[in-house]
Amino acid sequence: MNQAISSPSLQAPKAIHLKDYLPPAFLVQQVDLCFRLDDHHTRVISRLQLQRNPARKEHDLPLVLQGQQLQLIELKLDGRTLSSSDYELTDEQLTLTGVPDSLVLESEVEIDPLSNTALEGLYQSSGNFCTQCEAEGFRRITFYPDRPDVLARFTTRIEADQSRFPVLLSNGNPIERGELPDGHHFVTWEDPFPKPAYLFALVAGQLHPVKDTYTTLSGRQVALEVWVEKENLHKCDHALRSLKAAMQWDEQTYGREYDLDIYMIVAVNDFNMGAMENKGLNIFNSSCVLADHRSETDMAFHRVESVVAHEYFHNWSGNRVTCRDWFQLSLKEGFTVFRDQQFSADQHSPAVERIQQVAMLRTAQFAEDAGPTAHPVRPESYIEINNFYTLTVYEKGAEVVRMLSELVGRDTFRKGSDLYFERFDGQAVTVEDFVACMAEVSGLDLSQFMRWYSQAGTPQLTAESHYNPTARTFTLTLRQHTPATPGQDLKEPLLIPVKLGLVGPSGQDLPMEVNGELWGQERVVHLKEQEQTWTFHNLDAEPVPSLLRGFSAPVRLLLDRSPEQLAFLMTADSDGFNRWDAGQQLALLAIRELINQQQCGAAMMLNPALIQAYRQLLDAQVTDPAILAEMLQLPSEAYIAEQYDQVDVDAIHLARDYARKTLATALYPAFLKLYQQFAKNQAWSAEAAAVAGRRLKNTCLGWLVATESEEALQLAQRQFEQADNMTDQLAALICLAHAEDTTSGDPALKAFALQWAHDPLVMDSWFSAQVTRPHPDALERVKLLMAHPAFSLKNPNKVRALIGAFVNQNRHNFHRRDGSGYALLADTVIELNRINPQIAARLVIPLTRFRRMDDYRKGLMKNELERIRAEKLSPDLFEVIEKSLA
Ligand code: 0A1
Ligand code: ZN
Repeated sequence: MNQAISSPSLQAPKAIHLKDYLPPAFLVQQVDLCFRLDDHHTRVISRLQLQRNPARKEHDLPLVLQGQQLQLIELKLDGRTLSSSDYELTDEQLTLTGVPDSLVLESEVEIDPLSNTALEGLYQSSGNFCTQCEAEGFRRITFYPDRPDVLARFTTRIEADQSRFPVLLSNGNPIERGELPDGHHFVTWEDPFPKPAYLFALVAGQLHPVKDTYTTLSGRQVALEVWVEKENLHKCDHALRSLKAAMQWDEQTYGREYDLDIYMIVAVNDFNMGAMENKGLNIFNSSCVLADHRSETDMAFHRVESVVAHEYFHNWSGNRVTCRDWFQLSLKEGFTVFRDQQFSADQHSPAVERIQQVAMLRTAQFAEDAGPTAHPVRPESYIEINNFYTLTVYEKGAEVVRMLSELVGRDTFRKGSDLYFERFDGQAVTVEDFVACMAEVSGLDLSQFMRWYSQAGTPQLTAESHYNPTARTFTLTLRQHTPATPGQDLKEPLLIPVKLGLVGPSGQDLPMEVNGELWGQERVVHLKEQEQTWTFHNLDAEPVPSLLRGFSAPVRLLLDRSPEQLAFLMTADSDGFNRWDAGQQLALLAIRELINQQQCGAAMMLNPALIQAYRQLLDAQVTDPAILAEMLQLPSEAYIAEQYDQVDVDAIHLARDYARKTLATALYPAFLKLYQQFAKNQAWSAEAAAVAGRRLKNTCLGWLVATESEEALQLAQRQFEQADNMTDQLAALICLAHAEDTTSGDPALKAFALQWAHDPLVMDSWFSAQVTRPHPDALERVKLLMAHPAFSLKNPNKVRALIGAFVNQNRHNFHRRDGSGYALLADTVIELNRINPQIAARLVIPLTRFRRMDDYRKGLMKNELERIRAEKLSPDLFEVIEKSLA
């Protein structure tokens, strides 16, 4: 018929507002899809059984279906072929007016998967077909009411060339398969559970399964299958083990069982995010499913475990109970991240897990909250929903659920989640529905708590205390203030749960007594007002307060503490997280002093309190190597930068580097001893103790090499050559590649590339190792490596490993005063805008954070943003650039 493939809309796109939400005019009972797969000319034939939504029956509303980049071949209403005068078709949607209350709409469209570099909808990755439909990718497959509150039953018939595409997968269970003429074949899948279109999935290609089974609590057998390319078959065991652990954990912890007879995971090399929870057919970025100890690090193993669990947990929190609209994204993501964090804490060390989560939150999410794209956990408007898969929606969203669970208590939280899953099974709901369940089971009034969902920005929590020796009282005043964020000038006080204890001079938690009430040794106080004071009685000596234990709320804690108090808490606090944090704050204090010294032109002198505290850590008997490894991490440059309104990137880099070298030199023998202690028992093992040992050993190696001593470089070289696992090999490689003297680094990089050229995931680490080099040649290396045959702008993992690693993890080189880092990023983003808008809009973020930079750099950064703005931008990039220049 008449339609040419249209390009995406390039005019100023419109914002969508939560307040404008209306239920859909039509519901879909049944969808029957047939795909005739072809590289450039795939045909999608769809049959929709539609019915007016009783909730909106009063109006004679038109039927509106979304569709993008679809070539319409044929359209039939109740069996009658329509002509172009019967409907209205734009680049974005198909509208039919005057249709009956109940109808069957059949369409045939043609799409071009091989030209799809945006990786949304149906596309190809390494010659295989796959899909990504969240959030709005299904409209690139066929005309459909593409919104999460339309749930339908799907059948999917896939037809393809049998030799090129022997494996044909979709959601649910296979119900029919057979041969077709010309070497083609077909498989039909049926998904019994009604689902929104964003959970649809299709995979076709040359893939191989690793199979297992799981017996559910009620005794049902579930087939588990991980589908990968042949060369990756040896990398699937860990994902399968993680999946079974997650299935069991969800039964025990949330009473949730799996509901289909088959659970499939497919690994693909080209994927915009980590993974996707499509019903019964998860599609994963290969980096989040493949793991073998020779080629993947312990950190990668951990990521695989947590992403596999995350996607599995979505089967209830997201799929069985889904989101009414995309503003509610955190309903499924915040809750599911919280669930995967609980799972990880139960599998490993809860304190270490918490430390790592908070370290990330306090740098990356706090920076988002303070930047031009700050938004609430539940945003009120968006131009491109893909821009809202953020740390705020995911990680801060998880913190909000964590606070709820702390407020109502673990058991009551479980009752609330049972109620939520039971009441809303098969429905598309809102954040209010979730919180209402928690309020109902706990009897708490959570209305003030809802502000956590609507207010953007990181609250500041200021604490002041005073000890009165005569009255033997200790008063603690907590004050809250949330700074203005774009579009939200006024903030109301939040309900902030602050877990606290008072540590006495001997290092013991003191019993707390407030207004004659005995509180025990730990308590969660509820800060509801702007300011509140608590007076503790019967204290013989001044205690040191331990506040925000376990990071009980996602806030910035402002509290003046002396190096002595911090050093004391580092060993005395009964809360593992706060012991670690005391160390971080002590290091921060010392590094800030160094920054001040530089800024006043004075020579740098590291506070001996930090050296002393480190010495104490190193001299003590190692009881928990995993925690010790965390205690021995200096705060990152990104976290240090977070403490300043005006960021001096060079001073931060020099100060941190000076602190690192000074500590390393002063404590060299202790680091060496510890390194040697944990470098014994070489053979690799997956045991937690072995993982912790490697982390501690490699942390020590990093410290040793910071001195650039010949001996340390030789240790790294030896470890690099002898390692039987990627954790040790890569750690040594990074040490060598980041050393000032490149005589051992460059040959090691060459040897590594030779050894691993066949493995794209390992080559990603090789790219990152080079471009995170602290030396001034890092930017030149990025440019050189962009021409490397293993690099491609079309592959998101490569973009993240090379350009992403440089702009996010090599701050002082990205911010070079000659502006070449900014220009490089802008050039790349302009090119990516045409290839993959989602990735372009994510990658550009560091350039939008110019407000805290000095005027000179601010000017350079804005110029680059203006240069990007002059292009024809995708809605994704348009939204980010406009918000940052507003
Ligand atoms: N829901 C997935 C993440 C995801 C989101 C969007 C995507 O494409 C735009 C892909 C995946 C999760 O939370 O794991
Ligand atoms: Zn998720």
